[in-house]
Amino acid sequence: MPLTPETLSTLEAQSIELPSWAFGNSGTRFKVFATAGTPRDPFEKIADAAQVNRFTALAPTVALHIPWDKVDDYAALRRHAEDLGVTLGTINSNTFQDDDYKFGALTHHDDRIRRKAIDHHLECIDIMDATGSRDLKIWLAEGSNYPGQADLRARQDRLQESLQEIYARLTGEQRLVLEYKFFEPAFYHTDVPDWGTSYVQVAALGERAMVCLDTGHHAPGTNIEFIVMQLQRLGKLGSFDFNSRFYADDDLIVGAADPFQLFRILFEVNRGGGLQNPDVVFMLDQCHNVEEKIPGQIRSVLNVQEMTARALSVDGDALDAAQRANDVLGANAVLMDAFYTDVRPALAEWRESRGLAADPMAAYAASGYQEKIAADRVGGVQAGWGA
Ligand code: AOS
Ligand code: ZN
Ligand code: ZN
Repeated sequence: MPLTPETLSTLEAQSIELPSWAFGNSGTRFKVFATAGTPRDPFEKIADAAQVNRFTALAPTVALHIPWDKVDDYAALRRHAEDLGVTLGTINSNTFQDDDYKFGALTHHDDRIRRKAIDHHLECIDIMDATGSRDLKIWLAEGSNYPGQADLRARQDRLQESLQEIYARLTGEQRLVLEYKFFEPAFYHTDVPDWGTSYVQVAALGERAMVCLDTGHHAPGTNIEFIVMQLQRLGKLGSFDFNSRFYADDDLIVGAADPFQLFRILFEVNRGGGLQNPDVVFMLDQCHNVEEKIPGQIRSVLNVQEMTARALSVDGDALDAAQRANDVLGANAVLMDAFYTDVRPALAEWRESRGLAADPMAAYAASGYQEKIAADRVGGVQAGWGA
């Protein structure tokens, strides 16, 4: 089925942000398997990310993680990225790998520790000034393991106070996005466990504070597209962390576990105007533990593109008519028709018409880049999770 000119122009503007940590070695607590050619520093991570954009024209920005991507000269990192045709995107903070944060960071009852966690975020904003990044993304590993261990309410209050101070340091277009996660590493309570809590916290900050929705951070069976709709309705959907899950926070390739869910999410994003809205950032948050990393990222952005094309193929008028007529099965069939439409041949043709390879996976494999980095780089770094 040919793609309409409207669909193609929306797809042409599509932009997916890559996480620098997807290019580093990562693993589970059992083992980190090293891959030949793994980047040895943030400059090499960005070079690898630029390859994904080179073969797909879908990934012009790269998110950084502090301290994993700490460098002496951020202006140089920025120039390096721009020379390779990409820009630096979201800055991710880290309050989960320091002994001081064992019992909390932005929620901690000890003023010294809370100060340290706030200062880390202020430093992240200094970095954003140098990299030209718009967004500071905060994911907090904070919570408790046993009932009675922590004062749930006081922690919410301290979290708000900490966020106020961080938010006050933002300037110009800069934004704060607060991610939620229902459990892990804390197992009894988490301080920002759901979209409602994130919304309450950011709504109290102001217009430039938004919610980040990580697709892997929900209980099984959660209707994620409903959350997408609600956050867009409230004007608070700031960004996505896309990935796939089978069990919990698996961080697998987006669209791999449940392409239908990805389709439903993108359909709802489009209905809410989010595909054309620069205020909604589509980021990947993935780790490639056993598969090749650059092809893993190429596969990921193509999955998003394919499901976007299908979501854009839904016949809106027919759907509306069926919904108004209470035609339950008719309405469902309109959606399913689009979902079952194989858009891959049309996308391949369109890529060629824009001077891209019809099959970016094959083109990357044939490019020799993987062999070259495997030969040139020795001693790649871990992404940071196991460090
Ligand atoms: C953790 O579970 C989260 O998904 C985060 O988004 C985290 O910040 C990211 O994986 C890198 O720090
Ligand atoms: Zn995430
Ligand atoms: Zn996660």
